[in-house]
Amino acid sequence: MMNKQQYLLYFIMGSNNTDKNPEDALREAVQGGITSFQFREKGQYAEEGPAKKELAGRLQKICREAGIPFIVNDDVDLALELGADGIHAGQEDTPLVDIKKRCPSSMTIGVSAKTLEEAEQAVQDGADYLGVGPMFATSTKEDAENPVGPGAIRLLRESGLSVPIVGIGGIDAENAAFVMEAGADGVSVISAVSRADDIRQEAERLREVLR
Ligand code: 3NM
Repeated sequence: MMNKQQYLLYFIMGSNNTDKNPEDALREAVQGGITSFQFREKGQYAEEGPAKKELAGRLQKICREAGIPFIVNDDVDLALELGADGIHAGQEDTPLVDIKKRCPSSMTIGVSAKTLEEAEQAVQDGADYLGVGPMFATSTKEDAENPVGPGAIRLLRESGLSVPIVGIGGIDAENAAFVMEAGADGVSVISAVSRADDIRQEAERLREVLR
């Protein structure tokens, strides 16, 4: 199970989120201080089948060696096959109750939520953490909704939710502090890190803000 500190800089990436070799990109991000990683192989040009599994295995190995949790987005079969540390599901993905039935209790289960209703339902169904967003405008997710802003996290905290929360969507070193001030335990980022010219330096910059 992930501990609270591990949510601080939660890096997410699939092969189509970087122009670099994904393994090199992840290694650089690890050097820069990411605290957890989610493999999210989705959208245009995403790998499927054996190629997806092989890539996942290679990225998992990098995480293992670094002592960083390796979370799989949506694909429960893959998460179980690899013995991932966790699984993350969106509102439109596999229902949480079905994931809970199939996965060992040692696995961390994350759910995306943007409203209080979705968040409360997810917690009631046993989510271990929530991803709340989009915090800001993002072009990484093709079907992203309108930004809800850090205020959405503040609302969840004011409503008494104490589950770990990460903000997601359009977060970078310039705006990450607003997400933390709203009550997040960490930030999930894709492009701010995966598309940086110097991935290690960008992760370091985020860590500076998040300390
Ligand atoms: N989920 P970037 S926003 C994967 O709102 C994802 O649930 C979102 O990418 C949500 O850091 C998003 O490049 C994309 O904006 C995050």
